[in-house]
This record gives sequence, C-alpha cells and structure tokens, in this order.
Amino acid sequence: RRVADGAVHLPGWLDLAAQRHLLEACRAWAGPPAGLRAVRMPGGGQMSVRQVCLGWHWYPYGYARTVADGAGEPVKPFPGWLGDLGRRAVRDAVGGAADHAYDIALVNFYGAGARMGMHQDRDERADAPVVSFSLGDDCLFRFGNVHGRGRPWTDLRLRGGDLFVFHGASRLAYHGVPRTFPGTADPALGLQGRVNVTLRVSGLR
Ligand code: MD5
Ligand code: FE
Repeated sequence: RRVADGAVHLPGWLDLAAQRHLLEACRAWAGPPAGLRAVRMPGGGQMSVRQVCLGWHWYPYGYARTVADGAGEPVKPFPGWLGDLGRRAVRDAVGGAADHAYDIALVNFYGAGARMGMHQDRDERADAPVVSFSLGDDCLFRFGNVHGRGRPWTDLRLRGGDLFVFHGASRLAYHGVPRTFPGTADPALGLQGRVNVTLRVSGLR
C-alpha cells in the first residue's frame, strides 16, 4: 500500500455502495451548467479525458470561480459530505488529525482510449494531501518522480473502489494514466469507462 514516500494506495477502500453513491453524484455534476467538458490546452490540443470541477474551476493552468475557458458560468459548489469523505480517506491512509479544508474536486471521465499524460499538479497554493478515488474500469497508473516526466516510475493498476493519497514527498511527483482497460468495471456499477475524483485544497480565496 506504500508505493513511495507519501504515496499510499488503499485498494477497495470504497465499497460497492459507496462507489455507487459517488458515481451517482458524478453523473449529476456532469450535467449543465458548468458540466462536463473537454479541456483545451494552450497549445491547441484537447485532453481525451473529459472533466467537471467543483468548488474551483481548473483550466490550464490555474483556478477560477467561473468556467473561465468556456461560457463563464459559476462553478458548481463543493459539497460538505465530499470533504468529510476526503478527511476520512486521509485518516485511513496517512493518520493524524486530517483536518484539511478540501474545496476542489476534479472529476475526470475516461472513455475508451482516453489517457492522461505525465504531469504535476501544482496549480494549488496549499500542501494538503491530494485524495484520489477511482470508479469503473481499471487503469494503468504511472507514478513517476519529482524531477521530470521520465523514468524512474512505478506502474500499477488502479481498480474501481481504490483510494490513492498523495502527500509530502509525493505531492509534486509526475504521474499519468497511459491507458484504461475497457470492460473491466464491476457490472453492478453500470459504468462504461473510468471516473476519477481528486480532492484538493486550493489555498485560494
Ligand atoms: C486520474 N488524475 O486517474 C489521475 C489520478 C489529475 C490526475 O492526475 O490531475 O486529475 S490522481 C493522481 C494524482 C493527483 C495529485 C498528485 C499526484 C497524483 N501525485 O503526486 O502523484 O485521473
Ligand atoms: Fe494529476
């Protein structure tokens, strides 16, 4: 469960009922306004992952209270229960008081063929742990190093229900999702594809 210093993987942390509950919420959040969108990169490309944001709207590379790279609608609120879930996750994965004031959720939808290149998450202005929940299809998760996109890295399979917490020395590690494994989701979930929810503290006001 300890992948590297500050990188903790808890397989199956969400039971099926909790997975269903979180997925139902994700489906509601995906709707308009300020719903699911394909993120356009400054270079002109488009991310294959589709995303919806809660609390703060992420765009490359910053956070706003509105869909700054779209129609300008206000971002959906970050619900209190999701922060409670995040603090419980950190308590189980890391221990300690885990009183982090989570105020961002980024919800990523991976259809067949979607992937995420190696990157760091450094648009936040706080050093709180990032909490990651996986739903649906398995994926190949590549956990790299803080120095660059290249090796050394550790490849592992994330499955629906898995919890991953990144903190301390791993908070700024490069990471990515080279592929998913379509059709591997628990049929009881009724999801084609993969959904990942990350919780973050913005440090913004
Ligand atoms: C995903 N999401 O499966 C991944 C997993 C993202 C993103 O990478 O930015 O939405 S969450 C992995 C993650 C988040 C924050 C820090 C670190 C990994 N890390 O330090 O390795 O859609
Ligand atoms: Fe990331």
